[in-house]
Amino acid sequence: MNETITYVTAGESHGPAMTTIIKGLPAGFELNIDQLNEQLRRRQQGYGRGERMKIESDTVKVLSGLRMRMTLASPLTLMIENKDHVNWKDSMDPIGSGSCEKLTVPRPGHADYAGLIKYGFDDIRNVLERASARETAVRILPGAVCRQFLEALGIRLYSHVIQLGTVKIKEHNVTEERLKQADLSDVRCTDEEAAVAMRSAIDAAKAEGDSLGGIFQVRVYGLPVGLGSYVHWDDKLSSMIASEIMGIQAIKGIEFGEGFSGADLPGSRYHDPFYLSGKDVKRTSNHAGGLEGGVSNGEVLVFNAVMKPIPTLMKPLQSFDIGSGKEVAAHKERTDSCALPAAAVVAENVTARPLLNAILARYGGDRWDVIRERIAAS
Ligand code: EPS
Repeated sequence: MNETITYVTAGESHGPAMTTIIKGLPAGFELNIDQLNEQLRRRQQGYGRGERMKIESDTVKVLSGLRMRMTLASPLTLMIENKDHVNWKDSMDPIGSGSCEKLTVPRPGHADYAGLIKYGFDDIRNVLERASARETAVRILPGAVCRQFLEALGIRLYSHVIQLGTVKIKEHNVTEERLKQADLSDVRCTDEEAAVAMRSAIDAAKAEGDSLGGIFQVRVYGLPVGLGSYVHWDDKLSSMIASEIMGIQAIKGIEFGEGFSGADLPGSRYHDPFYLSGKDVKRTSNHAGGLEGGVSNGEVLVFNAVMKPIPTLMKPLQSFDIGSGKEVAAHKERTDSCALPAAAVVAENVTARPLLNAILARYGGDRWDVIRERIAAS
């Protein structure tokens, strides 16, 4: 049966573990577990991370769906232990009856308030444990699995930070060679001058008890023409990718290609003219970001996403206590001052699933060997 790859994640930030179940993977693909762990390691990097990252060393455990590393087409269950759980045994025991002090002052910008009202909770911890971006530790995995299929087809995904706080890099259109350098930078920035300023901005924010967000860019090379569809709104590659990216904690917007700055340009300067180089169809620019009609057009897929500053502040904003009804400062706890580089790595990986789904929709097949043959013959 030709399935769509879907997944669910489970787990609370300080609970025993984070888990994902991935459904619909083609059979017969040899998964590289070291590469999954490498994606987990990359996500844990980044200047501005808090104390939690010194506690965790995320490593994947496979519970189902593989035999001798080969996908069986059955649900793939992957798990990461939360090492920090031992420090939260009383308050985060899933079946115990331990008691702990309730958190009753919502942080502006976090899911605290809306979550309390939505579910009728009287303890913010019931909300924040799941709203936490710790969930991305496991959300990255379905993407990291799909990415391996894409890489076997020659498709390469990268991310880099193009703005952190008010510090911007000069040139967004960096080469693939330069994108490989982003992993060497703790702010995922390929412009060293900007990287120095980004680190200083994080230091200054931290010293002020503040936090910073920014913008990262994802670029995907090697996509064939024709992935996604202009026929149905929800089959557009842009819709499918936007849904994944907007699902990452703290992401407030996504733009493809020229994006919002495209509003400044007339059509004659925005659209990307064709030219022919022998039999090859080429373009003089890529303002569309590799998508026309929501369909891949053979150019590099490019999108940017903005992450808001982290809402937990060591110098908290005004809030109120849901118990006393009095205005007080929001609660504060251990936090990151900036997690933008990590969010970029998450985005780069989660982009792989809609891309692989579009490939499966185009070439069909529930067996990897058959899918590969069909692609090679196309
Ligand atoms: C997060 C708060 C911090 C981050 C966490 C996301 O965790 P803690 O409350 O335990 O200090 O470190 O991110 C991760 C644990 C992670 O793996 O990325 C939040 O509130 O969103």
